[in-house]
Amino acid sequence: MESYVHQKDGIFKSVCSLDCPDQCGLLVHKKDGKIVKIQGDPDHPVTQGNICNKVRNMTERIYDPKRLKTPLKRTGPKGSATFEPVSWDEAIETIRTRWTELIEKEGPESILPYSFYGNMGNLTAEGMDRRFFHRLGSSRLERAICTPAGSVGYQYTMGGSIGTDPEDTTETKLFVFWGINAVSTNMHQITIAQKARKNGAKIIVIDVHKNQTGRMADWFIPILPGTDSALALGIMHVLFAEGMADETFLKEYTVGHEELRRHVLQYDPDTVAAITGVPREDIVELARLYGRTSPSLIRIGNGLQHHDNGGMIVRTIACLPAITGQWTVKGGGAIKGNTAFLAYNTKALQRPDLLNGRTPRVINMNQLGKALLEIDPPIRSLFVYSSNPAVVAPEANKVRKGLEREDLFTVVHDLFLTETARYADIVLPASSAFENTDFYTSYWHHYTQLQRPVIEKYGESKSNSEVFRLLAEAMGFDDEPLKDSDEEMIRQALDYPANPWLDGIDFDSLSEKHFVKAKRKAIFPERLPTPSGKIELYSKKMEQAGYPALPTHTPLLETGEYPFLFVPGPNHNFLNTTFSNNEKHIKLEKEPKLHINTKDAEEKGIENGDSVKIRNDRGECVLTAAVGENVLPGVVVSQGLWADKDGKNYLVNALTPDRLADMGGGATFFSGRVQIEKMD
Ligand SMILES: Nc1nc2c(c(=O)[nH]1)N[C@H]1C(S)=C(S)[C@@H](COP(=O)(O)OP(=O)(O)OC[C@H]3O[C@@H](n4cnc5c(=O)[nH]c(N)nc54)[C@H](O)[C@@H]3O)O[C@H]1N2
Ligand SMILES: Nc1nc2c(c(=O)[nH]1)N[C@H]1C(S)=C(S)[C@@H](COP(=O)(O)OP(=O)(O)OC[C@H]3O[C@@H](n4cnc5c(=O)[nH]c(N)nc54)[C@H](O)[C@@H]3O)O[C@H]1N2
Ligand code: SF4
Ligand SMILES: [Mo]
Repeated sequence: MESYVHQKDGIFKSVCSLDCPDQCGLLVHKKDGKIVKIQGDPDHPVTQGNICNKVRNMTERIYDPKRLKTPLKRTGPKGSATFEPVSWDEAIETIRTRWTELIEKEGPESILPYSFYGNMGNLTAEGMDRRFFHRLGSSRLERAICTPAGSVGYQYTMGGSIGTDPEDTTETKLFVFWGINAVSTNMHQITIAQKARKNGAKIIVIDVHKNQTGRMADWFIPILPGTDSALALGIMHVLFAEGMADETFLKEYTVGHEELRRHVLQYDPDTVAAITGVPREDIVELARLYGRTSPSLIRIGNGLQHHDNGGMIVRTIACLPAITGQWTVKGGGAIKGNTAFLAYNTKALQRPDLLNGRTPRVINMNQLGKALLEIDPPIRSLFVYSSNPAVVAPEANKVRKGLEREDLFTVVHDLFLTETARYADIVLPASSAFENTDFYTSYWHHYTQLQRPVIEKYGESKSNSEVFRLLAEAMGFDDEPLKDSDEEMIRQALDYPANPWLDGIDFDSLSEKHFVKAKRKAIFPERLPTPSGKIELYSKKMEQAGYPALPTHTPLLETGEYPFLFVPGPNHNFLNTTFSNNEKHIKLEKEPKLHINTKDAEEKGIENGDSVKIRNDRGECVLTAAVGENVLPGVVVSQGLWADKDGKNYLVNALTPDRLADMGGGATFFSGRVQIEKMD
């Protein structure tokens, strides 16, 4: 396959590999064989030449002298980051020996792979790795740290990850950004909304924190954490009561609208105001604005689903566009995710047949600490790639205690010596996305994109595909799928007649055009992939699974002695922990802050700029107070997953619960309670 590696100078098309809905098309500028500049591809219909600051400053990360060049072997105590360089042969042979022993003594389920989307490339994130671990028969990981609660909730209503085409939202007249900090996390949806605003569109933001996104809204609506389903039900109450429902659409394309109409009578504006903290007049005004503006779009964010009741919240909000019939209006509807349009042949890519009939145990990644410390039979070896669980996973103190286990054989494959890698026995250097072949499918826009290697591999680094091919060979697995090339895997994955939207997207069309759009048709009058084929306002499937069949407000679970709800979200200049070690990005972000309401701060004697200890039974961390009206009383908010730094304790996940959300085994990062106090 054509690669740009040997062209020393020029401008080359590429893709942003980060876990971001925008999945930008990039232009990579090379001089003397090195990347000198990264810009947005002006030809990419969604990127339109604009990218975020994070990736404009990516070059430094690619050539960061801290990048891993060779495999490393531990020489000191776990966590002390004392290593010596070793050859790939020695590293792979060490893994082979340990694993062969373990498999003989305790079986392959004593080995646990742990990974996420540090690189969204489908081969990197769920390709040869899955084939290898299926063949090995290791424990399986439920990759539930990000979206599953909301995805399952949305599916109950809509049947799949099916939303509005973002490119159609240029025509939208009302944008509701609901639990999403889109200025930081979905900037091209903001660009479109800002353009639409020039044609009279309004922007509403519903959030627990008046952050970058709240500040640019026409109307910012603060809400108490975990109460959004009540607000959505209150809006439905007013829509039905004031005759703003689209009866024709409801009859044609939904089930359960009569039941829902009766059910929401109980969610009158006064009741909802008491639950949500949103004043009754605002609830009524919001419902009227929503009911009378068309096209209207709800951008459903990930902040909503990181709660005990996150699935139900998203399930409930997803009912709103059906009530106003917005799904048949161009630019109307909702976007939670859009993966269904670009669904490819995961079976062909991941080859679950290599399990050979075995069904190894499944471990939820949100409970890594528990898994390392408590489960029986124990995990004896952990293989971490494309993720940094020592910082990103909940109950971080438990996770780190698990990683400290002397008998745990840990391998980490990453570009950097992350907080997790510091605990490893063997560290393997990973190549960056610009050094690999891969294909990308956005979870927001409708383009599939091809990545070809732009530069030489850094040092001795290897891609995920290469590492798992090597391991397969070392383990003596001679199954053909473990030898497929990257190009072969892409061809297999895109051969998927079951998804008609993917028609015309294959390796050859991507090679020629770099990005190709899904062949999307109108959602209706087609059948939805729900059991009834319609939007399920009433869901028998939910009833069978033990949930209320109608959208319902369910409260958060943690109560008791800790007075504040703690919402530790991501920040603007990092991407999860990626960039949290880059000087430029840290400088822009300054320091980790804790947003506190003025009233609470006064009661606690805390002033702006004070160091504040945040604690609960799970752990503690110390952040800098930002006092004001950006959060409601009783709520404290931080931004960013900060790196371990010179004795500073910024580890917000020391406080977050490892309870699972109501649906999909999702995380509950934002449903924990804490106490705060001024440090001396
Ligand atoms: N710059 C940047 N971009 C990113 C990331 C990053 O770290 N940095 N991470 C990427 C990833 S992996 C993801 S999943 C997405 C996440 O990006 P988003 O979808 O924006 O999700 P979050 O930032 O987790 O939360 C969004 C908002 O929800 C609010 N929130 C929390 N609880 C509630 C609630 O109960 N009700 C309401 N209404 N609001 C609530 C938070 O205050 C926050 O402003 O962004 C991706 N893009
Ligand atoms: N408190 C709190 N915790 C959270 C969240 C939150 O909002 N609040 N958000 C959660 C969410 S939504 C998510 S998605 C997770 C994200 O958690 P992670 O997926 O762990 O994300 P990152 O911290 O960016 O770590 C990705 C790692 O992959 C490495 N990497 C990049 N490319 C490659 C590659 O090609 N190969 C290999 N082997 N490694 C590579 C990077 O260098 C980086 O160290 O965090 C979760 N944790
Ligand atoms: S992080 Fe998101 S906005 Fe930034 S370049 Fe990548 S895809 Fe685009
Ligand atoms: Mo995420």
